[in-house]
Amino acid sequence: MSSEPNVLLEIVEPSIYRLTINRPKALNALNRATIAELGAALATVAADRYARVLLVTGAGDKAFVAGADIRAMQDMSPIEGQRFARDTMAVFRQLETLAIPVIAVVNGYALGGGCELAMSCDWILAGENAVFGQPEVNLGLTPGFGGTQRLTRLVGRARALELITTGRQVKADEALRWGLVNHVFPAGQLMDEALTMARQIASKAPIAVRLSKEAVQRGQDLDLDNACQFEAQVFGLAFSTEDKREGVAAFLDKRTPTFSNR
Ligand code: CO8
Repeated sequence: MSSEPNVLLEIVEPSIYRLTINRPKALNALNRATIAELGAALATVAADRYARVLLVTGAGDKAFVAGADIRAMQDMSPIEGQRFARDTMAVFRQLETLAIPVIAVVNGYALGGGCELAMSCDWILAGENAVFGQPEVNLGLTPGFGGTQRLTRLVGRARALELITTGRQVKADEALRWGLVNHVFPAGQLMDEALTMARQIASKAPIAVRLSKEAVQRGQDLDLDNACQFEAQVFGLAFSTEDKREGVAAFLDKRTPTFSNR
């Protein structure tokens, strides 16, 4: 048994968190302990009112996450399998609904549960070595951590079903064309690029960033009229913030704003 934590959580710069799935010898495969640690780490980030951005990545230079831990699933009963899927989906939902933007930094294989973890983030930045896929059919399984739903929402039914039923893996450039990833960078520059983007977000008005994420996320599950109503409410709420006063005043004074998160 390794004494290394399965999940590392660091504050890399003020207000920027990085979470690393840390089982490189198993290509960061997700077992129950890792999922429990992931849930605890997310609770820590959620409780920090100074947190602005979360980066999610995998340890080593080969894999983001190569899936659920196949060895751990070998002797699971159907009930245990279902519970593992449900518990993991709850943690992925915790990730997805974190108030701050969450960026997946995919530095290699993102297969099965790894692809599902990346898709639970708000968007994906990929290294040129990234590989995405839902290979569960090779194991006599279906995706179990939300893949049938999130992949379909991201790339459409036809492409999702093609990947899920063939088990075909797509490289970063194809994932970019499909809109599964936002940007592709040389592997050696990936984390620096992610940090540059994180700094950009962290420099903006924090409440406006959080409200924007909430409006996009909630709106997705509403009809257009109700979604736009929700946006109007959020927009009005932003007017009550100190940061709105500061942002507008700074623009008119031709100076850089200093946001206070109030
Ligand atoms: N689980 C456990 N161990 C893994 C996993 C995994 N998903 N992936 C890799 N490893 C281990 C290997 O067993 C190997 O360990 P060891 O050195 O002890 O033999 C080590 O990591 C290195 O892997 P490889 O030697 O295989 O490295 P390669 O470079 O040859 O291949 C691949 C890399 C292509 C990524 C290959 O490892 C692979 O195909 N891995 C499995 C990918 C996969 O099928 N993922 C989907 C898993 S199923 C899933 O995620 C379902 C989610 C829903 C579950 C529902 C809950 C019940």
